[in-house]
Amino acid sequence: MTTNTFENDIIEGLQLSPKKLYSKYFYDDRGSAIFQQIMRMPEYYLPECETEILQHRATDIIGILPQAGYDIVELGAGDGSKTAFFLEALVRKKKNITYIPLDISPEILAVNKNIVQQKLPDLCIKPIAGDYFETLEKITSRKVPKIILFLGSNIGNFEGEKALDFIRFVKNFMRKGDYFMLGVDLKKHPRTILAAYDDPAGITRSFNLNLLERINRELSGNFDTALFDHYASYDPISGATKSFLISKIQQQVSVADQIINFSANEAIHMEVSQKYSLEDLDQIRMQAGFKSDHHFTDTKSYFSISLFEL
Ligand code: AVI
Repeated sequence: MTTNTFENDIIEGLQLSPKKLYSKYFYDDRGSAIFQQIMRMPEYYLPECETEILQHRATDIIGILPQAGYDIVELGAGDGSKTAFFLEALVRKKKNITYIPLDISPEILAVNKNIVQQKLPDLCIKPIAGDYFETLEKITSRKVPKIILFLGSNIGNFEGEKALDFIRFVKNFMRKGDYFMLGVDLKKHPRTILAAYDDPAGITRSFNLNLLERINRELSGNFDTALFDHYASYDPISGATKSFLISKIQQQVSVADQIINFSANEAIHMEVSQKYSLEDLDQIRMQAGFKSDHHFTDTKSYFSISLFEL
């Protein structure tokens, strides 16, 4: 019998108290399309701030890099359009680089190669498809110093200690003098953050509800999405943005032949998007065992590209 991790995770999560679903399952084709809409929302400031840093602070970032050549390894690379600004600056500064985008999706890697190659026709690009473990394994045999990029505030979706665990996991594939370059969303006015995760047009709401629809599609579920509300919260002390779906009424839902009971106002925890201060990042850098760090922020100090040196 083959085990279906998606089905197991969903059923287990819905049987927990409090109920929980994993945000890594947001990204089926429909969820990825809604996420593209989120990235264009005026309230979702993250991509604009990160692009500003990659575009306008690239020369400063490159200024701290001592070596003449690097492998630029990007985790969860996506279409590479933002990264291209940084790559362009590296090429302009005559750094000898190879770009190695890693992603689970071979389709998005083909798009990535097209976009980046069009901008930088002479750049050597070696995409590798697969999960983090198998792809990182493949780059360790290369002897060139490397910079591992993890952009887009993706680190924020790891809950609590799991962010540190992930950074330590990546560090295992690095050598002395390599850099880990993280795109991180910073703590700021709570209302600015909350607006990014609770937009008036309801795009983030659809993003969350799409996981219930995915469960209906793939696991013969019968969620009625009209009976769930989207609720987002931000705790300015811990920096945790959390999103929930709230059952509007007492109800029973069937998923893969299992009955799930909801009481009125019961929450399903859907996602954490952690926000950090620069001091929090220094702490994480030290706990993960990196030698030093440098932070490059946008003009509003909303976002940081932080480099941890091993
Ligand atoms: C992918 N990730 C960094 C996004 C974030 O901001 O946490 C996912 C997202 N969730 C709601 N809006 C965007």
